Amino acid sequence: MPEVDAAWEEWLSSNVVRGCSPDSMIEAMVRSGFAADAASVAVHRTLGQNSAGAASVAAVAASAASAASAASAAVAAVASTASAASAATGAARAAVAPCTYQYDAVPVARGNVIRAYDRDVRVLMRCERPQVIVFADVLSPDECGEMIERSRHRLKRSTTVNPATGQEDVIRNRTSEGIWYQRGEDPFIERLDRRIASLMNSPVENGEGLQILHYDTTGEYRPHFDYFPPDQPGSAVHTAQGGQRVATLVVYLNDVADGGETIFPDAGMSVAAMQGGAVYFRYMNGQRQLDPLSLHGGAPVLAGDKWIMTKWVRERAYG
Ligand code: PD2
Ligand code: ZN
Repeated sequence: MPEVDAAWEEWLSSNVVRGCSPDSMIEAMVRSGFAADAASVAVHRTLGQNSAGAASVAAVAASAASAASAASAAVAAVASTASAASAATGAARAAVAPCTYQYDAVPVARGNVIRAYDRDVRVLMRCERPQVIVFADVLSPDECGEMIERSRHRLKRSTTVNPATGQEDVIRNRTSEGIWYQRGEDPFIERLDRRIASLMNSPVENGEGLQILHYDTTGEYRPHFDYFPPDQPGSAVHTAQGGQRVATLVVYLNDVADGGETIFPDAGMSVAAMQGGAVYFRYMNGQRQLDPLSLHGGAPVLAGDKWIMTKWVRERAYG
């Protein structure tokens, strides 16, 4: 069984502060090999530590509540009736709770087949809360193979943004190797950038460069949010250009023999990795609220390996 090391401690406390449910955190830990009782102890210990530091959490929640609309006002009213520590934790949770996030229209076109620049993409599944769409045929098998072969010899161990500093750290929450491509860096990449922008119905300029990730057997990416947490000092470095991330498309470049699904633990949903298919999810609405139900991860690869290509889309032009 794994240990609750520094990486797990950081994962636990950041997810508690963001308002993830205890059950979703326990479930994610059990998926990563913890016994259920050990996961439960770790989660509840972190929840206890967090209510001790509730004053700073309360400040974040209060500023979120005062900046937002009627829904947040109701949250603040509820919080004021509870005791100090639990009110603070409760307000922080409610500020990011699913019921306060307003689901406005997803920008992706309707229909079962979407013409995306130069290719017809099939829609397999749409979920409204969180906003998730599963596609088939985003890339052809040849395009998937070409992307893998171009990337295979250029991979470097993946990093994760340190929320305190904004720097990229190698930590055990993300056991994969990756490489970034510049937007439009050659005709092949440019075609994929345009196809994906058309599918996501967002300007090509708002997309970050494509990222390729490779996970070996046992590789995983523990549940996280793709947006930069607004309450963390390190996020400003990343949002200075292009603003917040609003949506993600993860394209699967190979069939994974076992495991490696993209999981949404708070929604009880998982998407299997199938070559050329993709999962789209949107987590920022037109009011700039962030959806806590978009918590997601890459489940451990149980057999074989896994290649994905990711496009993150910003609020405004990026780069
Ligand atoms: O590998 C995945 O399925 C995955 C899941 C969640 C990748 C990412 N997030 C990511 O790169 O952000
Ligand atoms: Zn992600």
